[in-house]
Amino acid sequence: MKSSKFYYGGALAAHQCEGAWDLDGRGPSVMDVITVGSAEKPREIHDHVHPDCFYPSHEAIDFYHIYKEDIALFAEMGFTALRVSISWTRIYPRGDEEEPNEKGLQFYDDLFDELHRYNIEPVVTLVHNDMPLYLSETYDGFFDKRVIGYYIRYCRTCFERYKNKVRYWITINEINNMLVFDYPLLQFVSAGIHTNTDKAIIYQALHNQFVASALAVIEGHKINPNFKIGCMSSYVPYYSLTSDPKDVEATAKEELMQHYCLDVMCRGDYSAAVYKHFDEEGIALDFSDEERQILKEGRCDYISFSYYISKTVKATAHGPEVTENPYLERSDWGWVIDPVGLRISMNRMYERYQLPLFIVECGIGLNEQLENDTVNDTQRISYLSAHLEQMKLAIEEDGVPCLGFLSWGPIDLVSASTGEMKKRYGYIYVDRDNEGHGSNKRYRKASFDWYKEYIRKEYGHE
Ligand code: BGP
Repeated sequence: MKSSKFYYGGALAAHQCEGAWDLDGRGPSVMDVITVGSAEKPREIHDHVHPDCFYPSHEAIDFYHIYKEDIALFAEMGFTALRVSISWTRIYPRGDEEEPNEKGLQFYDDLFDELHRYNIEPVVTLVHNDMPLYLSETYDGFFDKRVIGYYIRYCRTCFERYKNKVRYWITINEINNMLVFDYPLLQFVSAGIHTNTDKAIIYQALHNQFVASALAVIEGHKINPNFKIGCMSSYVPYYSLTSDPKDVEATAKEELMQHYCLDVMCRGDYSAAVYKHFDEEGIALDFSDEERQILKEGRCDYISFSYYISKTVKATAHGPEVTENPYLERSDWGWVIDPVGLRISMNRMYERYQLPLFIVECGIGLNEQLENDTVNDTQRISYLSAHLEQMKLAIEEDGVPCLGFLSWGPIDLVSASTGEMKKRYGYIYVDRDNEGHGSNKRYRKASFDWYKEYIRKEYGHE
């Protein structure tokens, strides 16, 4: 990708890196009442902050205070883009205030200025799993349509304030996480809903998020027609275990949910199969004609997505079942490693939507130790090399347009699923453990030099 228009960099989220959870007027978000867990022990949701409990988001890796040093390291690697998220509760601490918090706005002004100093393009997520706790408690989050209005007020404030500093926006992170019904934490962090057992509530809250996201696209374009406003989905390609048509059919059924959100955000309506599914399940969405119009008008400009794993499906007497893929290995945290799946994903998305793609998360979480002030993370280097190679094939051989590659967690940060620090993704090691002990000092890993060299060659700086 010799074009300077193709972005190379990394991606962060406020609650996983910033810390400073109660500084400068910031209010608590849903993430601030979630404990640390592990691969075996799920994170717990508390009803409020217990003074004697440890919550990883409260301090995270203290990016709030150390961001200038961290950005200097990203610039040293040659990043041309960095994905960050704005913490909604720094701007609107409760979520329903009339006026924003100036100190919060100023923080992001300074952050974006710092990025521009190095010609690093900010790619900004408006909500990355951290809606105000107050909106969750008072309204049951996005289940209540009034929260759409609060979200839009927040978006407008950001669009107006940063209209000359930010061009690439992402409305809501991994919006499709809501459809993972057996993992209540996801409904809480994605939409702030507590009453997550009822599918009708989940579908409704997700629908309200679609409307909110589409309105953000419409409002954003009014404020600056040059904005590029993307949706964000995690993408998992599904494979049939065998060529038995029953397995193939079962796989197609599983895939229906994969495109559920992208269909609405890219095409402006649910697919026929989803309407059928609603009928079968007895789901009656509160969905007005005005909202139908909004979804059509507020289609996104590009698709940003995270890619980590693929899934393999077989038919059983009880319906489709996800099963082991005999050809693929797993990471320390049991995530399937499948570089070719990235190429397949890019082709499937482009074929269906004909919109430019943006890879805004990809990476491997590893359990690593510092030795002689570095980490020899050869596994990360092989993982990323293989994924980058497949991405290039998708772009160059298959003709899929793609805006860039931003790897997840260029600096070690708090894991979203487990809250651990020891699930490390970075090119930069951070001296901090699962219980929040450590100096927070940063160290370059072997992958730091590898990525630096990779980017240098890509832009043709020999
Ligand atoms: C995505 C989230 C990120 C990030 C990543 C890795 O789902 O958008 O916030 O954390 O997954 O997941 P984890 O941190 O659980 O390893």
